Amino acid sequence: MPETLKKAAAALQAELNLEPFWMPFTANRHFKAKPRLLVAAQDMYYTSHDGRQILDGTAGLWCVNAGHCRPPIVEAIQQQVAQLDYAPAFQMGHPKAFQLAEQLIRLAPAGLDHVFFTNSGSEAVDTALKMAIAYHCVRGQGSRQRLIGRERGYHGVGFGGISVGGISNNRKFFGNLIPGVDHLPHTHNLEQNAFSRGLPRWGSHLAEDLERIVALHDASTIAAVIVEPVAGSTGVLLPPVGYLEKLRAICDKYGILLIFDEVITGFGRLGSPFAANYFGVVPDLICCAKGLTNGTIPMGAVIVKQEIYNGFMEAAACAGGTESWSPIEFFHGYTYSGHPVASAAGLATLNLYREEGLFERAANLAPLWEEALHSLRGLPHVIDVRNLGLVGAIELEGIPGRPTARAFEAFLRCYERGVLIRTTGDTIALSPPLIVEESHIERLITTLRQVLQELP
Ligand code: PXG
Ligand code: PLP
Repeated sequence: MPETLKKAAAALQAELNLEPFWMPFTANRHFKAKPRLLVAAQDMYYTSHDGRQILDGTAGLWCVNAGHCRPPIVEAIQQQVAQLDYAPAFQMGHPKAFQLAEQLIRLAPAGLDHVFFTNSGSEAVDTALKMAIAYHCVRGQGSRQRLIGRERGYHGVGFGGISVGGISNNRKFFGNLIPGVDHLPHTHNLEQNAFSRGLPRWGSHLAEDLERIVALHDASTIAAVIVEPVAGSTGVLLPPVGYLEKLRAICDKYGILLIFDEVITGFGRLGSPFAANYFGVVPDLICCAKGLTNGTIPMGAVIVKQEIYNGFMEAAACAGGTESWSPIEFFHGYTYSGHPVASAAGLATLNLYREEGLFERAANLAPLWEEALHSLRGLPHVIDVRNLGLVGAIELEGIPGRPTARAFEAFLRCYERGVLIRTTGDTIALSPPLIVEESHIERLITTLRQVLQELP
């Protein structure tokens, strides 16, 4: 590393006061004692504060799907912020939000054709849950208020999201959460499905648990079911073959809305615009975020079926109105819904995905990715390898009494060797930018192999 960089890094660390920033989902005390700071990024690499190139195996936090600091996106953001920095979002508009909504519905499965903008995945989830309950309400079915999530689901950190979510640590500190929520069982089963390649064969019957929940509460009390088509945050849990189809069929049978939380699976992660396209299962609402702007400017969205949008429009029309005034149809929104700079980033991002064929690229690389990941089978501690599209997971046997410690050690050692991975529990999760090349995959897997061989 050049001497000047080394000095700059030392100076940066010396002058930074790490204390005031309460870091999210971070062991603050451990981090602040031995910080890992990123100061720049380009394409597949971060630059760390000590001047090292770090191969990004996780697309940031599953969001930088087109790679880092891509000029067309950077320039679109720069131009937009100089031209129209902000426009009121309520009772006013600006062109780019409408253009982005139009581009988004082109990517979504047919029938999902209206978009509500938020600033994050968590907000997209809470928006979708509120929409589902309100939709039944405006159609005169106000008793449909229950929400059904799934064990081990992650739906962000709003009160709605943690209520339907299924991660104990994200729930147990926060009181009673929202009432009227029930959970499907998760689909992860190592006895049946360890080392499956692609979708596991066993487990579609777990969707039938929704019948039990309906029998218990009655369909007339249930508004919606929300699931991640592939659960990302809890360790890449794949839906068994036929599972999502069954959920869709049971929801249809009982008039329950189906929400796919595609915050991770959206924008090419599976080699298709959304997991809904990949699986050929069409939900009533899709939540997305992250890859929508390639992680550059915070933005999320809920894409909904026409019937849902129309339901609100028709109900409000019944409530009255004149030529010069009509009532608001949905009492919900954020100061920054459809923010001009985020919209510009989104438009440039979707354009780049299309121009470079990045979703197809991901689909084409998936077989090679699968082979590379499964070459880690048989290494010490490895109890499962999972893959789909350009997402992968390596589950490790935990150290007794110290859950998460072994995988975290792998994370630290990979970082020392210039590779960024992500761990959740004792699972290593991988989701490289879709511009990843064979040589990057090789480097990622070689580093992991070395680290796994050395891990205590
Ligand atoms: N739903 C899903 C399915 C997600 O994966 C959210 C909602 C929330 O999005 P926001 O933008 O509010 O963070 C997510 C986010 C991890 C990790 O540990 C996963 C996420 C975020 C940060 C870290 O793998 N997913
Ligand atoms: N809190 C207060 C006092 C506010 O005035 C607002 C918005 O006007 C909010 C919270 C919500 O902020 P946001 O729209 O950015 O989510």
